[in-house]
Amino acid sequence: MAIYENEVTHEYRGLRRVLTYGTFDLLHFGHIRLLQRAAELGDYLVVALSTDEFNASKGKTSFYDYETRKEMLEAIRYVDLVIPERNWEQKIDDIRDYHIDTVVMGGDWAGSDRFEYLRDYCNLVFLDRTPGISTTQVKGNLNVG
Ligand code: C2G
Repeated sequence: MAIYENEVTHEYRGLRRVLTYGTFDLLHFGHIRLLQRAAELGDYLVVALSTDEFNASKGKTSFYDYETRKEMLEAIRYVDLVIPERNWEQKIDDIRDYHIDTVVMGGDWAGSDRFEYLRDYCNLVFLDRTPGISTTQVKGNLNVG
């Protein structure tokens, strides 16, 4: 068991730290495969999870609330820490506060102004999305709101 240098940021000495962002609603294998591959890019994976308020600001409503989505992510072996994603502007602070080496996202974000500027602060990696699955599709299949 690694020794935390800093209980707040769970700072590990000299380990590669990875950060990803998302809503992760109705958790599915596309999310799991993203997190699995993200975890392979380092030694410690931080997930910044969209809050219900941030989603509302994007005109989105998740099926599960933040606390439920957080609980599910924390149960995944690849995830070391879940923090709130409250706005679009926090990413540079997140990279600094959690000593992030690499931000990773699914390919649907490649080239996005929301992420490309991070190249000045850390590595930025886009991974192929898993085809054939999405939260919207799951909702449709289940006919849930
Ligand atoms: N994902 C994937 N394959 C899928 C579905 C999703 O690889 N079939 C990836 C997405 O590309 C994203 C992550 O899983 O990197 C989480 O997906 P969402 O919850 O849909 O994330 P999103 O709504 O894009 O939120 O600040 C950015 C946002 O928080 C990103």
